[in-house]
Amino acid sequence: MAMIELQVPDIGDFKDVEVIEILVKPGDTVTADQSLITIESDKASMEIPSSGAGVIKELRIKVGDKINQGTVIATAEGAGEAAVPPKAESVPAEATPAPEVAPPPPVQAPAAGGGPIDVLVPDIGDFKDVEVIEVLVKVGDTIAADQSLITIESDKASMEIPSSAAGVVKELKVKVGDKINKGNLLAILEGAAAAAAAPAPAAAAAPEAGSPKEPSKDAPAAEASPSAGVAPPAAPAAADQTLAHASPSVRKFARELGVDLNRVKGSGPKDRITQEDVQAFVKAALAGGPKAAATPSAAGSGFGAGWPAWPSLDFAKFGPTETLALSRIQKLSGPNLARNWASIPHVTQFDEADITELEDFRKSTNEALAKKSKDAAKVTMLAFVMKACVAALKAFPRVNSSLDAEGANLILKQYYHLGFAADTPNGLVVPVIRDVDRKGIAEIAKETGELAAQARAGKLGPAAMQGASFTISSLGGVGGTFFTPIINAPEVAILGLSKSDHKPKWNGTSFEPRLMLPLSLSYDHRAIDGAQAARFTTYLAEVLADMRRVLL
Ligand code: CAO
Repeated sequence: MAMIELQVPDIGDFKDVEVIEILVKPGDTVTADQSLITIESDKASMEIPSSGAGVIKELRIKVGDKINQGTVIATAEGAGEAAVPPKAESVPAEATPAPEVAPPPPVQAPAAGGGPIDVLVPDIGDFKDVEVIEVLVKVGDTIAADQSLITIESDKASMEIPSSAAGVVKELKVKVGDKINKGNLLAILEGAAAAAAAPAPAAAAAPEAGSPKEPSKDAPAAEASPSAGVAPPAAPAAADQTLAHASPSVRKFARELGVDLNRVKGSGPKDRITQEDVQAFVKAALAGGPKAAATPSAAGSGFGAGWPAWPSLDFAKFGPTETLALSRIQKLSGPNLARNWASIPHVTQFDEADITELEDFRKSTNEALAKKSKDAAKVTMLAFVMKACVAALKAFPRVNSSLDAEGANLILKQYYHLGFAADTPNGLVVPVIRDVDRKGIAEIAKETGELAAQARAGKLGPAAMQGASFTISSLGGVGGTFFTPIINAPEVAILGLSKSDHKPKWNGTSFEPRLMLPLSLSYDHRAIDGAQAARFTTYLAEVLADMRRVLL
C-alpha cells in the first residue's frame, strides 16, 4: 500500500487560515471527502475534506497552525485509487467541495437621490441551495458596503454574505430557512448619503493573515479573491447580530439539539464553542429543570437556561378571565413532563388489537364472579393488557429498559413492574404494580383498583409510585381514538390505550364486526428502533387477540 499525503485542496484565496479543530487521529480510516480539519477565518469556518482514502499514519498539523492550499494535513496509507492525492489545482469539485465565497459584486455607489439598489448573492462557488441560518440586518438598518447581511450554512461550511452596497435596508427578500443560490435577491437598499463612506472595492479583500479584523493592504484583484466575501464588516455588527463562534459541525450538532449557540459559553481559543460546550450546556439545562421551574418564567417549560422566557400576557385585555392555581401534583409533574417531552426523541407507534374474544371472556368472567359474590372485584381490560404487556416485554427486552446517565448503555430490567396513569381530582399520578409477571389477572385488577382508589383519595405513598419498568396510560374508559403519551423517564416506552370500538374487519370472505382496541406506543428512539416498536405492538396485538400466547 502506498503512502499518500493528504493535502489542503484549493481553498480559493484563503491564506494562512487557522486550524481550529482536528477531526481525525492516527489509526483512523478516512474516506475521500471525509472532513479532516476545521479552519476558520473571522467570517467563515469550514471543514476541509480529505483528498484521498486510507488509514491516517501521521498528522502533520496541529490546532493553531495556519494552513494554505497544498499544506500537508496528514500522511496516510492509501487504499486503492482513491488514495492518490489529487493535485490541488486539479481537484474535482465533487471530491473536494472547497468552500469558496467569491467576492461580492463591486461595491455599488449609493444611487443619486437615494434610489433603490438590489443586493444579490455573490458567487458562492459550488454551493447550491444553501440554507440561511441567520439574518443579520433588519428593515430600516443603515448598512455599509461589505457589512454582513446573512449567514448561510451547508454541512461543511458556514459563512456570512456581505452586502455589495451601502444604504438603508428597505426590503429584506430572505428569511431564516430559505435556500439561496448565486444571484438571488437578498435585499433592496435605498442609497443614503451617510453610506457614501462605504469602503472601496479593494476593502472587500481577504483578511490579512494574523490580523483578521484588518483589511489586507495588498488586496488581490476582485476576480481572484474568492475570500473577499468573508471580509470584515466596515461597521461593527450589533451585539444581537453577532454570530456565535463555532464550527459548522458544532452548529449542526447544536441545531439538532435545539440549542441556541448565542447562549453557550465557548471554552476554545478565542471563546470558540466546542461540542463539549454544547453538551455541557444541555446537561446544565436538564439538571436545572425542576429548580428552574420555581420561577414563573420557566415554570411553563420546566427548563431554565437555554429556553426563551414564557410569554407573559395580560389576557384581561382580550376578555374576562379567572385564575386557577395548579395543584401540587401538577406543579411537581409539569416540569418532569416538559423535560421528558423536550429531551426524549419520542415516536408514537399506533396499532389496533382485536379484543373481541377477550372482551367476551372478560364479561362472562365478571358475570360469573358477580353470581358468586356481589362484592367480587371485576376483572378489567387494563389487567389483561398488563399481562399481555409482560409477554411482549419479555419478547422485546429493550422496551423494558432504561438508558444510563451517559446515554451509552441500556439497562435491561429483569423485573416487570408496570406503572399505570391514574386520573385523580388533584392531577395525574402513576402507581406501580410490582411483579406483574408473577400475578394473575384477578389479582392485578384488584390491585389496580385499590391503588387507583388510594390515589384518588390522595393517600398514595411515594414508594407506591416508584420502580416502574414500563407504564400504561389508559383512556379507554374516557374516549378518544389514539394519542401520544409522554414517556415516563427513565423508562423508554409507554403504552396508551384508547376506547375500544366495533369496526368492520375483512375475514377473507366478508366484513364482520370486531372489537378493536387502539394502542399508542410512545418510545424513546435512542433506545428502540421503529421496526422494533412496530414488532412490539404487533406482538402485543397478537397476544391480546389470543391470550393463550401468554403461556408460550
Ligand atoms: N375501551 C372501552 N371501554 C373501556 C376501556 C377501553 N379500552 N377501558 C376501560 N373501559 C371501560 C371499563 O370497562 C369500564 O366500564 P364498565 O364500568 O362498564 O366496566 C369503564 O370504561 C371505566 O373504566 P375505568 O377507567 O374506571 O377502569 P380501567 O381499569 O379501565 O382504568 C384507571 C383504571 C385507573 C387507569 C382509570 O380509571 C384512569 O384513571 N384512567 C385515566 C388515565 C389517564 O388520565 N391517562 C392520561 C395520562 S396523560 O394525561
